[in-house]
Amino acid sequence: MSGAADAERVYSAIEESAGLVGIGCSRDKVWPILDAYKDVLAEAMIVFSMASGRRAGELDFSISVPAGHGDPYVTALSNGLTPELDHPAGVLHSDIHERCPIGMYGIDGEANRGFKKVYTFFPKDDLQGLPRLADIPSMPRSVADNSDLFFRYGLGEVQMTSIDYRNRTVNLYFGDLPAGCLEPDSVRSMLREMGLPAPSEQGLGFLRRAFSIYPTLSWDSSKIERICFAVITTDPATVPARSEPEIAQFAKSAPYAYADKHTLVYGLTFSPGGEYYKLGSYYQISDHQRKLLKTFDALKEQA
Ligand code: GPP
Ligand code: MG
Repeated sequence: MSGAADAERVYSAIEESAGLVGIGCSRDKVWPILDAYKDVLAEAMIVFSMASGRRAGELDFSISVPAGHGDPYVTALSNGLTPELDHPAGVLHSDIHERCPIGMYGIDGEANRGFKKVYTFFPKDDLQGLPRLADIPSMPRSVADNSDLFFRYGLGEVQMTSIDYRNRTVNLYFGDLPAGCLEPDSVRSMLREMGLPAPSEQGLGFLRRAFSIYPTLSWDSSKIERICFAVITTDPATVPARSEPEIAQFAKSAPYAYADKHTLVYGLTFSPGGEYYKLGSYYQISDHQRKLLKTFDALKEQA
């Protein structure tokens, strides 16, 4: 299939997914993104994400970009997908790129608002330690300010980062979680120290299966904006349909383009306003990607 045909196919799937969460898809915003990265679409890992509760009504699409394709942020800027920023967020990607080994990249957009993020995945066998990332000059100071807290709760090895240019925030996706860090007492105490509301019993049960924990940090304050616990699975009943009907509906109906079972990543996010679930549905994933990503080791371990 040509790049243009892939872009049409992926566009239709984004449009369909946006319809499932009840929002429109803006061709003017989405098409230029698919066009700029069309050469990677055939082999890319592609995820569609939605959320319930206070983040309902958004549909994000994430697309992996091989390291050899060139810097995806430079591509975004040169195609006018995102404005040049006079802000540390605008230099962080190149700072990471200069100092860390790269496995691959990714980009992220919203179906109705366009380009949003760049992801950097570190190599599976070379996850990056927190001190190295905290030392990066343009990294939010809140990363260093919270390092001690993260370490005390077993969060030290980073699988990937994301920079959200629209909201000016950074996510650190911690992996290699040590035993004990998902125990209810540990999670309760961590959230208390972060100044976030106490977790529900249902939430504590869900997150015991998490393979990754990722806080969202900003340049404006040392406070952790939110923190998410992610569970990868092929079981659409991972979050009870009775309490989360929109999530269950998306798990059941989101399009995917492979023969294997539908791969899903559920997230439970704790924010100052309370907890909410989100769901990332893998639309496309190749065997090659499954081997490259630590994420899929977690899925294999469940088999
Ligand atoms: C989830 O972040 C991360 C992904 C969907 C990564 C998938 C990446 C690919 C390149 C396929 P999130 O959307 O839960 O975080 P936030 O809500 O902070 O945006
Ligand atoms: Mg998202």
